[in-house]
Amino acid sequence: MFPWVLLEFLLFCFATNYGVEASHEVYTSLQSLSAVNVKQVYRTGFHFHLEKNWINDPNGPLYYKGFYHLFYQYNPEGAVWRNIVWGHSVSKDLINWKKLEPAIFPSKTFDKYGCWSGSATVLPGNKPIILYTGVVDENITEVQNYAVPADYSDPYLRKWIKPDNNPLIVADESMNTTAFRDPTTAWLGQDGRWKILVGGRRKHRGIVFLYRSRDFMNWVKAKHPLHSCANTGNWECPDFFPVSLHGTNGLDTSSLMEENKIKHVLKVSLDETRYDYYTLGTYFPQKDRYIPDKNMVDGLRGLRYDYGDFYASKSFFDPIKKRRIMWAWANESDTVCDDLRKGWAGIQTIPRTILIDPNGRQLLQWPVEELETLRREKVELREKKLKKGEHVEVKGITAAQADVEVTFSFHCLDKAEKYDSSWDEHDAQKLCSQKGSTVQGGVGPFGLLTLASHDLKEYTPVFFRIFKANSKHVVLMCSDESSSSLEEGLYKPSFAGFVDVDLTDKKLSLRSLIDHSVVESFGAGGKTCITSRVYPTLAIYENAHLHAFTNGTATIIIEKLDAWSMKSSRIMLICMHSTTALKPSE
Ligand SMILES: *[C@@H]1O[C@H](CO)[C@@H](O)[C@H](O)[C@H]1NC(C)=O
Ligand SMILES: *[C@@H]1O[C@H](CO)[C@@H](O)[C@H](O)[C@H]1NC(C)=O
Ligand SMILES: *[C@@H]1O[C@H](CO)[C@@H](O)[C@H](O)[C@H]1NC(C)=O
Ligand SMILES: *[C@H]1O[C@@H](CO)[C@H](O)[C@@H](O)[C@@H]1NC(C)=O
Repeated sequence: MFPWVLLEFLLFCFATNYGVEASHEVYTSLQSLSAVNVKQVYRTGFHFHLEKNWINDPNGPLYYKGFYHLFYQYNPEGAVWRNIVWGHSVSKDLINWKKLEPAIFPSKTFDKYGCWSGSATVLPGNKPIILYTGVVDENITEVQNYAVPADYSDPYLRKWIKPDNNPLIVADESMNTTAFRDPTTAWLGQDGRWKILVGGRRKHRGIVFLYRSRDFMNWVKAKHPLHSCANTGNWECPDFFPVSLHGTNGLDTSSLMEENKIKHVLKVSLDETRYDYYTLGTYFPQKDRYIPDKNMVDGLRGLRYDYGDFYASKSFFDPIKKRRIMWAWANESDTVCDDLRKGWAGIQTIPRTILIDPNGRQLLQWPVEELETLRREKVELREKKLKKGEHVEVKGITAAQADVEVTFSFHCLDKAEKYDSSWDEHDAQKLCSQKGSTVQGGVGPFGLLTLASHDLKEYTPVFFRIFKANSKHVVLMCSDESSSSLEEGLYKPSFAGFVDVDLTDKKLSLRSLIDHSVVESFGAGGKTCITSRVYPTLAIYENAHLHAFTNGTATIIIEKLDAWSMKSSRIMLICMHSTTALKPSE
């Protein structure tokens, strides 16, 4: 991704707060300003971030010889987007991480101006290879490069080589060279050719270009892109993979089982809205065409992985546990000046497994099971009734760093508010901003008040509201940041999405991962997910509280609530040099 607007913010921040001239010279020196005496109340306990500096897109996740590898766009010199290299961390369990030296950094003519996002493919013989976007000049001309490990016997894959036959792919004259980036993991066709997608645009049409190669070195652009859609702007960070219609295993990217047993997912990150959208559809390998299913919508009005802060996601197939795992970048919602002060910016969401919903209409996402190893003290509520306007505090856990799973039930839906057909069914966020947690309803609003201060001056409510439409019920899920912090000038949207759920059993479940400055929530078993970044000033550390609530006329029952204090994960922040390397068995 490329944050075109960031530079402007930055100049503004310097000009107003530091009273200096906005030149590159000054800018570089300010990067080291990151203050030492800042109270780090917004540091996450179990979400991946770095002690210092900026990170954004997850890149090239892969599994190799006992380790999960995560690369990410990283500025080693400051807490703003700049000087981007491929940061590199490894893990045995996707939760505790060791940071290594950057894997790929600008050094050659084909990436001198930037080493941007890309993906890894594990070639036959267990040989990982990375494809990434290199920027070759100040006009941001983008090309596609490759890198290979210097030493395949090193399970850390510490050193990467960028051979001299780079770049592998350059844009042809018909293409926009400043919107040509983020190669996908390759898949191998039955015709013996490797295939990849690269994101881009033609005028205002979003496109994923398709390239084919027999030897991974010589790539030829296919006459037809795999897919495109008018009026969606630049498509970044595409991801394309199969999902199984039967069973609960993920599939390798090259897996092409019989057509009626799989679907494909095409995800693109829309530069224009800064959200990740996907369609489910059928991939026809002979013709290399992808046709989204009926009722699927490309772009702005389509399905989203997450209806909150969640961008540039990337998935990979875990060959050990046979699952597809996905990460995304959740950026900060504070100001650039705040980021410079606290010295770091950007987290990765908790890795999620991806499966197709048995209804075939969408995906289900769920935090990887390894996260549960961090659970400590547990509190439970069972069969607790909540009447109109009632709260119950969940006491006995660290509410600022917790994992909460709750199932709500209700006796009937007669009291559901009427759904007004004039509302924009694609603008859940607008509806949530009008009907927040304090606006009384019929069935709901009910859910959790996370990161709540003692006096409820600050809280981030995550809740449902059920409406009655003509022939069905409509379920809205919100993660409303508008009261999350007394601090002004922060980005505090009322994030929301609809939940495509069958209510015949009169139940709705919610899981929230609460971690100081992030609340990552999974509605109805992962049908609708929302990630919020929030910066409470009162609801911090032991002063943070957690409540379950309803404010509708219908009684809601907390059928089952389990909440755990979460231990912090080990994210070894110190760069591990070869001399101090830990043994792979540790
Ligand atoms: C960048 O674009 C400008 C304006 O089109 C052009 O004059 C210049 O030669 C370009 N630079 C490179 C390195 O291509
Ligand atoms: C090429 O892409 C860039 C980046 O998205 C955009 O700013 C520019 O307008 C595009 N140029 C054309 C001719 O469409
Ligand atoms: C419930 O709704 C009423 C009316 O909208 C409002 O005044 C009250 O603050 C709400 N209560 C809670 C706990 O949100
Ligand atoms: C994250 O920050 C907010 C507030 O500055 C912006 O509105 C978002 O566009 C941004 N998201 C991404 C993916 O850059």
